[in-house]
Amino acid sequence: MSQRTQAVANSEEEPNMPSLRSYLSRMKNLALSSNANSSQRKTALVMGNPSADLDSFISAVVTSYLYNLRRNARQSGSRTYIPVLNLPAIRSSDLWRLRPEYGVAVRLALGEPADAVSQGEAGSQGKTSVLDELVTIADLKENEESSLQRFFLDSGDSESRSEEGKQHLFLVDHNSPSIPGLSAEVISSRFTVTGCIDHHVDENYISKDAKPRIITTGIGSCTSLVVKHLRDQGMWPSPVQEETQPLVEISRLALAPILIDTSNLKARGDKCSDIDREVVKFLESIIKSQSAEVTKSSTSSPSAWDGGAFHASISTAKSNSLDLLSMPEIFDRDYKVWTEKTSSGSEINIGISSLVRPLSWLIKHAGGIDEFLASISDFANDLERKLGVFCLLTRTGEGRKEVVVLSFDEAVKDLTAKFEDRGTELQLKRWAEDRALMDRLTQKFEEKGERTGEWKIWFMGDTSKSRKQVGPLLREVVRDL
Ligand SMILES: [Mn+2]
Repeated sequence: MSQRTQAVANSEEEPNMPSLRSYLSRMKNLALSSNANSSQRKTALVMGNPSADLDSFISAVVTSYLYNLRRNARQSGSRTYIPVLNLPAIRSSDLWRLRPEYGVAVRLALGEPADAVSQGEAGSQGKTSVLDELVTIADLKENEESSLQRFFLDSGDSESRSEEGKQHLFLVDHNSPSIPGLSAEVISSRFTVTGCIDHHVDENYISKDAKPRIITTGIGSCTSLVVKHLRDQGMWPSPVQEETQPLVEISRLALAPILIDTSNLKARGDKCSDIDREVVKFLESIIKSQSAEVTKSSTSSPSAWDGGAFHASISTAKSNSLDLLSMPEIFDRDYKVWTEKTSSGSEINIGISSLVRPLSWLIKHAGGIDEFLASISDFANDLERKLGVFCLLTRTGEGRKEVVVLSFDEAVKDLTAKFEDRGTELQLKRWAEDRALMDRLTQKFEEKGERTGEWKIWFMGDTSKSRKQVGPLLREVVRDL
């Protein structure tokens, strides 16, 4: 028996409510073992969207943790839920650098004080060995022993399986399965989606029989819907004394994406709903009750719960998260792609990168305008991507958002003008903030015309809007071209 398989066998004896660290380690051992799926054991993979942001990561971990807890209570028969990060090219060992906010959220969840987490060498805040216990698609792809590997290999079997042969998927934070490198046909031949919790517009992929099938827009964070669902179903445990600690860890973890996505509950419109506010209140009540316990039983000074410091610590890690990355890593960090057919039948790949820094910062980081444009062109024209449309959504320090749309394909000529016409809800305003930069960009774009194609830059007048609105709009415009 291999080490992983042995570890899986031993883990059967572990307590029902494991600590976050031992839970993730147990899940990793299972995912990488040869008996992740067997006649005795059936699994469902809980997976977020390919941007793999904090919301997708933590929705998957929290959902799986509590579904497995119920499974333990029932003992046998039901599936084991394994959280898998939708990252086909990033191994878990690289997450500390590529997703530093994961590391910060995990350290805070484990109880490290926010000020201690924020200190230390720039770029090292996300370092924690717990991230190595996460499972990415890349980890599965390169692990031959894992019985899950075959579902993610880009070559190999694409023939249709029987329903029983398909791997169960529970989608969080998206509602139409999307795994970079695998076509829609391959995905539907290998996976069956049996559950979904999401806060994006319903793409009508998920069967009406899925359990649960929760697709509700207007909610800041998918994690809020996850926590609400678990409570509604009676799956959120009421803490028993000795098991408080793991529940507090999960509660603190769940709080991270909700506070980030709702800007610490200060966001407006669709970005912060009553459900987000109620869930935060609920999670904080669990965290505070434990702080009170600690205060009663210890003589040292109490560590009062400070939601503001908690939010600031993760938010800073996220804002600084591009510092250590190369340009392709920056574009890839929070990236989504769709394929749409124009009315004349051309298939167009549409990529959108969400970036936490403004254009001026990106140009400087790239080393100048020439290098910046070359990096855009290299990324979009890469053979793996072949983008017909590439969109950058940035954020400036003053809370403004820039929208850059580039088209690289004759078939989508006039895209930028039509996007502008249709984009009334975004309140697009021509980007003319830095006249000199605009002129230099224009000149450079023209010089490189044949490689960069059409492009336009705007400010988004309604800053409550995001990729959730820009993505569907771009897709719609391409379909109608
Ligand atoms: Mn989300």
